Amino acid sequence: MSDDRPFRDGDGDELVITKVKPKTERPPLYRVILLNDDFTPMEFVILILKKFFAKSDGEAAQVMMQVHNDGAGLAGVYTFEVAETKVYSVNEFSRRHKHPLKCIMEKE
Ligand code: TYC
Repeated sequence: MSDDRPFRDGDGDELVITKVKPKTERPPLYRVILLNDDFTPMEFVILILKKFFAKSDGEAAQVMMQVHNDGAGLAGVYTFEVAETKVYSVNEFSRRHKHPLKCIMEKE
């Protein structure tokens, strides 16, 4: 037989036991995307993908060709601050090397 009498404290007051479910929400993610242009050398785009997005030679060449053929391509997916830093670093690096390559981010 089960005992369903309420729990009471020392003063006889009823205690309500509330179970709190711990909720660990995932942070929103952002796609970092490279845009095609007619002037940035293919080798420079491959260098960017290796340097800032930890791609292998093969992966970098694949992503670069996708950008070249489709107009845009996915470099990586990150939390907001990481994505923002990648975008800033890539655009700054490209500008410094006098290439028009553009990098943007968008929410997944
Ligand atoms: N379209 C460029 C060329 O033919 C290559 C290129 C690829 C440029 C990807 C930008 O994000 C880019 N040299």
